[in-house]
Amino acid sequence: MACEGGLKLLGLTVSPFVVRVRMALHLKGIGYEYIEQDLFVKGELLLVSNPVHKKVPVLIHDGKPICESLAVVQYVDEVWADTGPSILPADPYERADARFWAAYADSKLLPAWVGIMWVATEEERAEKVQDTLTAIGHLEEAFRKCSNGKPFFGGDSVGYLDLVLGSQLLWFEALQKMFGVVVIEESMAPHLAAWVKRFGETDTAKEVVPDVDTAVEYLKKLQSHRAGATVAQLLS
Ligand SMILES: N[C@@H](CCC(=O)N[C@@H](CS)C(=O)NCC(=O)O)C(=O)O
Repeated sequence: MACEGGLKLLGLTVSPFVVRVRMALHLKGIGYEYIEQDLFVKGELLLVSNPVHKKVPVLIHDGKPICESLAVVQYVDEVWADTGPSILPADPYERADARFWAAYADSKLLPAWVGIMWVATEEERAEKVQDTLTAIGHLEEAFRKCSNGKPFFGGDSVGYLDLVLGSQLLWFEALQKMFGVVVIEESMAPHLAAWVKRFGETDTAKEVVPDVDTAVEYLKKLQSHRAGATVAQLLS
């Protein structure tokens, strides 16, 4: 693996946004210094590197921060265009389409499944499950169109949308484990269900994606932190 001097990634192991950046760097074979962040007590480097959102991931290349995971993955693809496989499609129409679906996966699918974890009632949870499944239905169609009969969204190999959706799979497993919700069900999304298995078997997924229990533990920590914050607000 080519090790880039001056390349740092501020991250959180279980964050889907961080996972996709790490997968992009792994695909390209780029080495970097990984710096795990404590998001309960944010460090100075994160605050100065992403003063607007104060979120991870932040890639710092030769001292310059790049924020927002989709922008970071595209940056990695462009800067290391001659290293490793291309992540975004070469064809402008296919690139635009991949960007459209990536934005959809982050703006519609992701908030729906995150909602499953945080709603207060079972009725609200059922609504969020429905929203999640509706988004998965659209992505099943997107897979059929983008993959064109090939194994991945990116065709013969993992591409941009594979990373964007693939980075969320860890949390689908966690949802099943914690709430019994099956996000990608074979009878409803057969192409995606087969893709999930293929994606999980790639070196990139094996190397980067943490164990589901790490996500479950993190969610429990977040839940108790939020409960504590609520009590603290009530007491103040
Ligand atoms: N749209 C951003 C989302 C990043 C994001 O939400 N990161 C979370 C971790 S999963 C974070 O840093 N949260 C800290 C906070 O909200 O204060 C991206 O794609 O990079």
